[in-house]
Amino acid sequence: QARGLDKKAFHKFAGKLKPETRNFIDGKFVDAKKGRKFETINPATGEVIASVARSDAADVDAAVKAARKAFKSGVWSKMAPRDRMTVIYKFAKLIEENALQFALLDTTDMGKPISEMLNIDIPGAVMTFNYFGETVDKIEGQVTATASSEFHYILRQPLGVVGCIVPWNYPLMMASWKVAPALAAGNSVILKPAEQSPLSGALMAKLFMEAGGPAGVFNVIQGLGEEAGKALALHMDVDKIGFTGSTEVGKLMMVYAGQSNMKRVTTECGGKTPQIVTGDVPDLDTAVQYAVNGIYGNQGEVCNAGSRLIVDQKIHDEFVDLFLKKAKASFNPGDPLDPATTMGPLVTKEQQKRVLSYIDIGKKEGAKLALGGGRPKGFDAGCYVSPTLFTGVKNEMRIAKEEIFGPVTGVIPYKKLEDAIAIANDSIYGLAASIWTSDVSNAHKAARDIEAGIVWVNCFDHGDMTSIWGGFKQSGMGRDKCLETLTTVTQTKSVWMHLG
Ligand code: TXE
Repeated sequence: QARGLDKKAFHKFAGKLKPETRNFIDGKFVDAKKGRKFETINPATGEVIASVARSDAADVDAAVKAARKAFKSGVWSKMAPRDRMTVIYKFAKLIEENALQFALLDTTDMGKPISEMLNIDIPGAVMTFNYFGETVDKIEGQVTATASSEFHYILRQPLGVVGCIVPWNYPLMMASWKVAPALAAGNSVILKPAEQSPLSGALMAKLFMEAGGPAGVFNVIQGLGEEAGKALALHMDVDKIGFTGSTEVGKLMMVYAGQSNMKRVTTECGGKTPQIVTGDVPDLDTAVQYAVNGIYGNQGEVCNAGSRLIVDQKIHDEFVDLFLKKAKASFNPGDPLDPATTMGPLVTKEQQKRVLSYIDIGKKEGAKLALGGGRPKGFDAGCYVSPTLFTGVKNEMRIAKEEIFGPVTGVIPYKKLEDAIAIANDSIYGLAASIWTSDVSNAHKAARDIEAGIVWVNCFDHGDMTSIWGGFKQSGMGRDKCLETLTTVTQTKSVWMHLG
């Protein structure tokens, strides 16, 4: 239904939104104990959307106690797998049925085009719960070979209480990636949405209960990273933190674990994704369109945004010409509630400032501005940045080294494929990469040698739930999506029995 609406209708519904702003603990919405609040702002207009519970350690503690109580009671952790599966499927269905609300909440909260919500984030969230729902009765232990006097089996058990600290670039979808596997394995969860995009988390928790999920299994703590997030990561009775966000805070998660109870930590911390376009690219037109989509989609606020275009110098000029044409045709800033809009504002004024400062850095470093490079005209109230392209970029430059997290990319020319791979690997990050080539051997060599959690060949950002998501190097540790994720929300136990 929501997919057929026009801009006017989306605005009308957005005006009627009454988002839930409280924490969700033990099956009930509650204010932060001290009654404190923070504001969440629509980055397209600068208007305050709502005042949201600003939690501290006491609120976190209440959520952890509820989660632990639910876990120990077995109401979810020991529920018959098929029943748990049924709840997760129903939850997925309710997310789909509430697509309009989710789309409006995340779009107004963080600025992405509503069409992206409807075509990417919501189907992605639904698929995530369906996928992990399917795994509930397939999480298996093992029986090993022993002497006949012995019997040994290995149990795979849930961890207990899992904290999910998520970012603002895909609020619903990132929450789903963290929460779904944890729930499927029988854990209780505490979701801490980003303070820039808190609203869809509360709706998720409410729908989980509507789907038949027991109280205390899915809790939501709203608040600032330094307060609520830190308290969750330092809590002595949280068994695991699943985190997506900056490398800096990802490292803090490991520190907090060391300072508290040695909880398990998985992190997904962004990247500086290289796209190698060789001189024997099968279809330059397609490769360039993917390069454009790969950096300007979701305003470039994507952990695998294609922010380094490593292009064979033989095709450099043709690549740049085509890129400029396609960028101008495909991505223009607009009202995110207009379904025709392909690019919304950045998430906050701070993020806008940060991205604009990188554009200044690029100019000072001597890169050539070929497209964009500032705020688009006519969008002063919002946090917009125009699609930007630098040419003449060297991999030593800060714009090629640091994650900008905005619609800014640069072309780095190369002569030999070995050089291109060396440039791709000369990064502290290693989340994703791609290579465009007709040479099968080169494709395999690059796929083997590039240091990244996923390498795309002749495509970019393709995949489904079976492909792994997670980084090499400082892009983090642990994996999202894929079956391997289940190993990060469970632990194994040997049971060794002497048969006499
Ligand atoms: O991330 P933070 P920010 C990168 C991207 C972006 C930069 C800063 O480069 O420009 O990070 O974004 C919580 N203890 N990515 O500042 O701070 C916070 O509340 C516990 C890449 O928004 O890492 C939020 O829920 N929690 C990335 C989450 O951590 C803390 C997506 C992420 O926030 C905390 C987002 C603390 N001390 C940003 N401090 C990706 N991998 O895609 C913050 N948080």
